[in-house]
Amino acid sequence: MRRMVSIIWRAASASLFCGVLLVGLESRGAETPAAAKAAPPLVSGLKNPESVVIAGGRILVSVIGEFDKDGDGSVISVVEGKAVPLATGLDDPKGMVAWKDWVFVADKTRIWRIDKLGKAEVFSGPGDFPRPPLFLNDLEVDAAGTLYVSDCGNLKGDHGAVYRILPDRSVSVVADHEHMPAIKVPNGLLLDGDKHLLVVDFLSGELLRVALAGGAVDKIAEGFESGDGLVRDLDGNLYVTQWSKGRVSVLAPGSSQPQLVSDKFESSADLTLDWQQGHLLVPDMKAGTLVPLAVRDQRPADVDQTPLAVQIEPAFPQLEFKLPIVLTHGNDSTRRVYVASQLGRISTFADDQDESEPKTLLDLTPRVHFKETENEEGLLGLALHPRFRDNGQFFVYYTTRSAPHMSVISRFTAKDADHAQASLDSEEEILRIPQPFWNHNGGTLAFGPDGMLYIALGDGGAYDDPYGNGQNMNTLLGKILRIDVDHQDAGRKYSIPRDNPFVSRAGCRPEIYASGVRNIWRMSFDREKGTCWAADVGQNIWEEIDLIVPGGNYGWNLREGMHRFTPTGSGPRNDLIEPIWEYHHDIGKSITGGHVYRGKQVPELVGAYLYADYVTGAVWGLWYDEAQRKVLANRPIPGNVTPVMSFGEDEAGEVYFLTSAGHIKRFTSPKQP
Ligand SMILES: [Ca+2]
Ligand SMILES: [Ca+2]
Ligand SMILES: [Ca+2]
Repeated sequence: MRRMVSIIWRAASASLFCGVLLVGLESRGAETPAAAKAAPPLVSGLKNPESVVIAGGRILVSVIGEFDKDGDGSVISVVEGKAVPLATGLDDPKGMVAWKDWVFVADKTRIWRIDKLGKAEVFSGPGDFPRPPLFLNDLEVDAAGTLYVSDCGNLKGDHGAVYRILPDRSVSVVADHEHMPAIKVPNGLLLDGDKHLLVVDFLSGELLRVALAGGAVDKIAEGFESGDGLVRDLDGNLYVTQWSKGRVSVLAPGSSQPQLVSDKFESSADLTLDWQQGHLLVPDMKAGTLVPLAVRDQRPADVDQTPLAVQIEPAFPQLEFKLPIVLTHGNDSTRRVYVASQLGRISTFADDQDESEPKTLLDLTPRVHFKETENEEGLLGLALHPRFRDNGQFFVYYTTRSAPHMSVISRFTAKDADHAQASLDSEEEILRIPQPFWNHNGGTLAFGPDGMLYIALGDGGAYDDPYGNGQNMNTLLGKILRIDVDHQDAGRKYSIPRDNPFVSRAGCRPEIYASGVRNIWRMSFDREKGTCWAADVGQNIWEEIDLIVPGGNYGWNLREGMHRFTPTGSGPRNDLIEPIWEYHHDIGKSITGGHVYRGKQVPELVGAYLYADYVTGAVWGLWYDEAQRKVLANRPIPGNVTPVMSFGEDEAGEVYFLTSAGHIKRFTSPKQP
């Protein structure tokens, strides 16, 4: 589905995708990962790995070999779990940075410059420094290619220094122990804006902020004895490793109080951030491994995450559908249920466990384009008119065969007395939306409590929202629309509700109700409170749940979940609405939004927003307090591992979910013995 593409595109290969899927299927939904947990190593068997860098899409690790043995050090590339040598014959290589087509490596008393093919040359030798370095350790680089390198000196604390190396290879002192006694055994370096350098001191455990001009030193935190590596994530959290304690800690922006992320390493060395994967990469020197570690889980600790005792069972054991994607009702007191398949058939049957012979309301397959290999197209949305009983109208969102990558929203009308059948001839096209790509078509249709039709559209697809549709108010893509299908404006098959938020704003499409969404995968209204709930599928790291308000901008492609999206995205902004909930790709890879439960059969679920993860099949109930603006509980409902295509609600408010295997499932209270 719309989610698989992002996984495939994110992963290097289809086989990796399979690995991701299999990992996901280990019923991880029941876990409550409050603290970050280390995943299995990306590579093992390395002899003293020290530092890691991502360069040109490759993960490179410096490997010391034996300490103080020359010639046995190397830089290796991690390829499918194996270490492939890039450059060999080094001594004790440590800190690395990538700049342009090169990787620079600090190696005892020299700096190497290594090209893409692994050819290494000495960039700075011992004689280039103001005084001979003894134990070069970490490297940092700015955008102009100026290098900064720490010299741990004799490790006793009276010879430490931090040097600057300009692109012309001239070397000068930034700060040294002689002039700044706080510089004892400087190790990890990280630029802090363009005027300062953060330095963690291995001996004193102090985190220092050093002025690049003049070398003045401020202490900003302490307690990092044997401090080694420094890195920030995209939200500005600062991670610090402590080598001899095997620990990774994090400092929130502006904080001097570190919090533990993990202490499960033997000797955590110089780490880096893989922002596309949403994890840190930590060389564990003594263990000989490179370990991914999820960036800190931000969820508040006081959210109830205990599993619910509610059970999952087949709702209609005798029915099976090919790719069921919508389940809905006619609000017509018939207790009939309507199920649409992504291939184009809309079936209807009685809300009865024994039902075995659904009828066909409409077979739209002759007009629906669907391809297994481009599986985010097809019939994606169905909504029955709020007065279906009177007018027999229903609305379908589908990819038409009449033009490539074209989404169509049409009205059909069942003209027979009991509205059990509609013909293709009744089609009346309402809206046609060209899609630049086959993925991220969105597709939810839902009538709001105001009788208006709401339409969720994706950003148009590919990757990264290449056309910037999410933030462009002149396109319908990346938006939620609100239209009136009971009236027509001149030149339109619908009318623009006068109270739409952008009707009189120049440069904005008047259909737009909310903006900045990537690929809303299922949107619904809480039948009791009227609140609009939407789940937006993430790209790299974060899946999110949004409460949609008129005129709201939900941040894509500047934000993903509650985080800056890519280094060029945006920090939190007043005009960008944050999700009420997010989860990391360690937990699931693609959200499937559901409904707020207002049924009667399962009292345990009343008021819960039911949602799932497509890839892992995990299902949750989330309780949100709108007055406090706070998630109170996010409780797993164990028992499902099949991909969840969609959720649906019947007329009584009972909630169902639809699986890729073609089954309709429902929830029940635990059976009494
Ligand atoms: Ca060595
Ligand atoms: Ca180091
Ligand atoms: Ca968002």
